[in-house]
Amino acid sequence: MVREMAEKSCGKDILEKIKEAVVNLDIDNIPKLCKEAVEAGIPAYKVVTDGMAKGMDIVGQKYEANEYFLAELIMAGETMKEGMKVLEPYLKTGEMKPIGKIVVGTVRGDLHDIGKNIAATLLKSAGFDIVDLGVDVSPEQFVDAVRQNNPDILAMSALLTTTMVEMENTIKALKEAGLREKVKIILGGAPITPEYAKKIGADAAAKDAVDGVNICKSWVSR
Ligand code: B12
Repeated sequence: MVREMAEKSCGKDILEKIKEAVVNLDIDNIPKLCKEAVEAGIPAYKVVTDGMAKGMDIVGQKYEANEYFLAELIMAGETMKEGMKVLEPYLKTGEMKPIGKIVVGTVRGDLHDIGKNIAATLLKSAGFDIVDLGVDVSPEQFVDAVRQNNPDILAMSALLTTTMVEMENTIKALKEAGLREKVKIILGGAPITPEYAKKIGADAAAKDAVDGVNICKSWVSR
């Protein structure tokens, strides 16, 4: 009991340290802290969602308050990527048979990939086979990838209000290619709402990566 409580409080401390490391752009220490967290028994996905992603939220707030600028945003992204390198092996599914296949990418004109990468990593650890097309993916590239990979789900990310329209363009291109009915479509990213998803003919909008995993799992378990 005492040990359990000690572990819990240690877990909380280390997640707090990881959050602060992202906020302080501490790229040198983040790998060590992430390793410490998983070795203390904290599930790797929690290190992502309750540690690094929380830090990234604060970085975003600082950017909006003009305390941080583009250079800091890039640095925060790099810090998070270094942490992910340590965590990814713990998120792998091993030899399990995949529960479904997902093509994922950030839409054309958009270079934001931190949230997309978190979603892809969590989906992979939930047992999905992931084909990640990266960032700045055109409707034609999405269509080609759906044709070639025959996925169960297409997952798109957009962080800019100016690039959201590419999700609609991609869905139109899929319809034109006769592929729309072959895949479920999920959207993610801060500006995306369920209303928008419905309006453009997608099947769902995820409010965060964990919500996205739950939605995708519900689709393949039917
Ligand atoms: C980091 C960052 C950058 C980095 C991106 C680095 C990278 N590798 O991704 C850099 C510096 C490159 C950048 C550039 C720009 N950015 Co920027 N950026 C941000 C910032 C601070 C954080 C975004 C982020 O990573 N958040 C953390 C992640 C974890 O959250 P998330 O992306 O929302 O993802 C979560 C969910 O949405 C979901 N999710 C996301 N995608 C998906 C996909 C699926 C399938 C699922 C299921 C779930 C899911 O899961 C995640 C975890 O739960 C935001 C501000 C903010 N508060 O969000 C601005 C922000 C998005 N950027 C903004 C702007 C304006 C720009 C620039 C135009 C700036 C400029 N003047 O050049 C450029 C555009 C470049 C381009 N063409 O894309 C604006 C967008 C405004 C708007 N409404 O359109 C924001 C909101 C800042 C602001 N308030 O002005 N940016």
